[in-house]
Amino acid sequence: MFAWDPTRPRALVMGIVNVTPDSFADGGRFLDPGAAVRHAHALVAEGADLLDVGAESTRPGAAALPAEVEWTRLRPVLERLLPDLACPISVDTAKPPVAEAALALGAHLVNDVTGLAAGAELARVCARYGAGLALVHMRGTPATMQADPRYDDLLGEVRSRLADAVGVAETAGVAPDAICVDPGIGFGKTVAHNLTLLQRLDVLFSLGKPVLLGPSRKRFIGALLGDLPPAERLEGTLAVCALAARAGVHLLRVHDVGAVRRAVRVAEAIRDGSGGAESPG
Ligand code: HH2
Repeated sequence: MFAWDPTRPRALVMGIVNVTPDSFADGGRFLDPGAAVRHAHALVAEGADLLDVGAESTRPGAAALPAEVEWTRLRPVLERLLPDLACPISVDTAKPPVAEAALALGAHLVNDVTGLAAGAELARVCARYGAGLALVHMRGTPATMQADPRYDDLLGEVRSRLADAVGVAETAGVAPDAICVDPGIGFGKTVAHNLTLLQRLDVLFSLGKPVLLGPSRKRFIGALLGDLPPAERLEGTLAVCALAARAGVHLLRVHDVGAVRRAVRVAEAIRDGSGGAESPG
């Protein structure tokens, strides 16, 4: 049975493995299974606490991928990683058949960027396998989500949609301590929406679940820095992750595992007033 450790004092770093030709930041680099497996091992060597393996880009404007194509990309990578890696492996999919096939191979959790938008089936699959489930807030679908996103009450809507999804997941039998929630940075959000969510993570903490955040190299960071491309968004990503860690976020889903780990450790030492106290500073 998968479960989050509620006593863990520091944020976990989830390394991204995109087995895709078209992801916004690293599309095409790890589509070859061998390249994806090598990348996964490199992320673990950099200190990833868990990995998130995905085969369908959810960048703004992306079209949906048939389940067979998604599974054809995922399968050889999962088959090689699962027996070898000690860390939990999450599968970034919203499709119940893909999730089921991955969990049957031994994957530990499912990362659903739609937050159960299609209903409870995905949660029932997770429940059958004793798997974890990450529930993400997305407004619309990747194809449409960035077309003029508007909210009457952003924080209230994100919180209540996630609360509903948690309710659906628990009713379907997913263990309460195996669920985490994610506000879905960039998923149907303007720059201002993303900043508000990052300022008010406390609204999500009040759901009583670990909070996962996926700001890595996202467009709002580029926009804040004069339209920088994804390859130049590392420092912005580190700033977001350090502040989120200081605020008490539980999990960070990132491309740059080693750099984020280092930034987060320092932010957490400042927050807690601990770490290396006796060495000359
Ligand atoms: N963002 C992306 C994908 N999956 N999962 C969670 N829980 N939270 C996120 O913010 C999130 C996510 C998009 O990033 P990436 O995988 O790098 O790009 P693409 O969707 O283009 O593959």
